[in-house]
Amino acid sequence: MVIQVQRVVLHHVRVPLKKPFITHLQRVTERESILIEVTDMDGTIGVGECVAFSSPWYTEETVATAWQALENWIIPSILNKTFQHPDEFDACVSPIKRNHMAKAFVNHALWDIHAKKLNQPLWQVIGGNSSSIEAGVVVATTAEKGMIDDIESAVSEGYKRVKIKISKTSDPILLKNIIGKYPNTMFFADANGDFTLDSLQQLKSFDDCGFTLIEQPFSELENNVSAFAQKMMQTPFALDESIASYQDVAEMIDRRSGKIVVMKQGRVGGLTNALRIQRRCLGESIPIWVGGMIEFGVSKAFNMAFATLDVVKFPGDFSSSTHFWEQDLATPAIEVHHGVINLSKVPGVGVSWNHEIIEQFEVGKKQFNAQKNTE
Ligand code: OSB
Ligand code: MG
Repeated sequence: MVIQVQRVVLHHVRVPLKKPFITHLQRVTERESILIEVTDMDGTIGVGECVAFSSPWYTEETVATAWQALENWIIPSILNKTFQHPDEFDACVSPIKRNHMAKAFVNHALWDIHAKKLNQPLWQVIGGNSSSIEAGVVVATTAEKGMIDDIESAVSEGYKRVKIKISKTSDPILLKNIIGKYPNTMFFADANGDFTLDSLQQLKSFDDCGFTLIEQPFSELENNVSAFAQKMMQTPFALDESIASYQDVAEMIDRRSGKIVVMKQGRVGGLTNALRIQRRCLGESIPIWVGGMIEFGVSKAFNMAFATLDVVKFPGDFSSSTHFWEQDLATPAIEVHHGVINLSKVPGVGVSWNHEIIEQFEVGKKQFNAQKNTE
């Protein structure tokens, strides 16, 4: 099945969140993003969504750096190119160092086209074997009262897993009491790298709170400290920011700096790399779960396809579209029923961009066309 890239359209959007997403690193009130549509020779359209943020608070990439990489290097290297398979995209952009998030959503658009041409849902194409996944929600607020209210409503909405953002100043006794009230709910803690060797004792005080796992306790620059701390703690660490590549996963396994991988396809450069990581983790019995990036339905749909794989052992950051947005830019919107999300059975990733809504939030747009052979 051949893909020949004929046209690429980028939409630059800014969409307000229903309520601020607060961590010790950043207060996010608006989601700026780049949406992509890649059109093949035969008119098949593939979609993607860039997960870089407005500023480099989570990783080094931003919307601006992604736009520049796309315009100058990534898009020119795929226009008019013929791909037998989306995996070939990676070799095509290998002269461009890193820029994982800028590459990832172009890789996604090619996977969407590929699955459409195979006439199969993406989750089936990549070997997933379930048409539904378990939902999970993230509580990201600093105020104690707000956190308790958000957890209460998440549980009443049916979420089976709640992830709480923590920092070295969080109160472990308060968290232990809250978790104890919900014996049927799984709780994750995400520290976004706030702990250091100096605050190891604080981290250890979270060990008997009842968290299933602690996500990224230390900075991605301190994987050695993470390995040291993991030996002293029962609660498994799940690494997020530390995993930017297949090699980072290999290093996590070798050094035992964590026991679980948080998959974010944008952070590792796309679905092709995510699947390579998946094969390694399956071979080493390392569980994966799928993280979120405050996304619209297109990026979430790629995440959901990945979440149907056997290697994924925990519910991911999958909340309904209405959790972050008044209206999702993708259609159909994500709906959670009794803590479960049913995946689309249509060919491809299963969602498309809603142009009517995108127009309301668009702040820029650019179209790139392949050179025509005019003779
Ligand atoms: O650390 O997992 C993170 C959102 C933005 C940036 C980093 C993270 C997050 C989340 C997931 O916690 C939010 C979601 O999309 O559900
Ligand atoms: Mg995280």
